[in-house]
Amino acid sequence: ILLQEEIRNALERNEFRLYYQPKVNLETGKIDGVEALIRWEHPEKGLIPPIEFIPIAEETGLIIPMGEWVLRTACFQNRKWINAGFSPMVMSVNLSVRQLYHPNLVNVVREILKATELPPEYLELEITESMMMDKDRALEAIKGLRRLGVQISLDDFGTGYSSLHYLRDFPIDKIKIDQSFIRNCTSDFNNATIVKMIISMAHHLKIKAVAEGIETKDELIFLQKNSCNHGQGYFFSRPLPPEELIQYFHFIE
Ligand code: G
Ligand code: G
Ligand code: MN
Ligand code: NA
Repeated sequence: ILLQEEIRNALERNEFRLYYQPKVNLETGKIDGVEALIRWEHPEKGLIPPIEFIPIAEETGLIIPMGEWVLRTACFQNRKWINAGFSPMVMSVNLSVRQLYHPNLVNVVREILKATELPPEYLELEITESMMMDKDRALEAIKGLRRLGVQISLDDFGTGYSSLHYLRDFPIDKIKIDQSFIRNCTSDFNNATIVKMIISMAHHLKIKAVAEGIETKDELIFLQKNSCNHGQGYFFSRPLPPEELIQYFHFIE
């Protein structure tokens, strides 16, 4: 069992790593963003995926220092890439519900943007519908983040509850269509219909549509045909450590 103490020690010992998965602009075909995804490089157990420790970190409150480490590391990485001469990319970071409701979140993000000299539009925060159950608190946090100039993306769209009233009432920049809808969207009539409907709705609301979990060329062609703005998935690349991703930038540019 992974205990609270182990996670705390891992934070102190710097055993967490960020992997990055590219996001492709489907109009230009170029990488214009990456999503940061945390992994635990355990000295004995090897690479541990986030589903095995994020829920514990969330329950125990350790997600607050962990989440701050993720934000800081991701923003510093983005600054390093800009300094290395790559065309600037949007860095996406997943927030957890406890982070979103933490009264100091906006201050922490502001301080990190300042320390990394990262223009706020190059940071995007991914939240899910299930995190917005306490509507007033979620709205306050999201408005505070938008005032800083960072972008907000609605992750796993379509899998939560009452998506439409969140879209109506929350200032959202992007919708990420959940990968369960992208899967077989070329052969499954229901998925195809739902994906087209979400893209169309997003555009009418002046929101960008992002497809996650693209695994085949056919899925990519379908999404391009239906004017989806951005795409992410194993077809382009799995999440990679930064030193491997850099080669990929060279390859794509
Ligand atoms: O990385 P994977 O590819 O296994 O991600 C699994 C889940 O863990 C996803 O739901 C993802 O949003 C979540 N996750 C990955 N990294 C982070 C992180 O830094 N913070 C939070 N809160 N969730 C993360
Ligand atoms: O919940 P969230 O969207 O933040 O997490 C994305 C998750 O999906 C991560 O675990 C990531 O590794 C995974 N992922 C990214 N691209 C693909 C893909 O093309 N196929 C599958 N099966 N998973 C993917
Ligand atoms: Mn995400
Ligand atoms: Na998702």
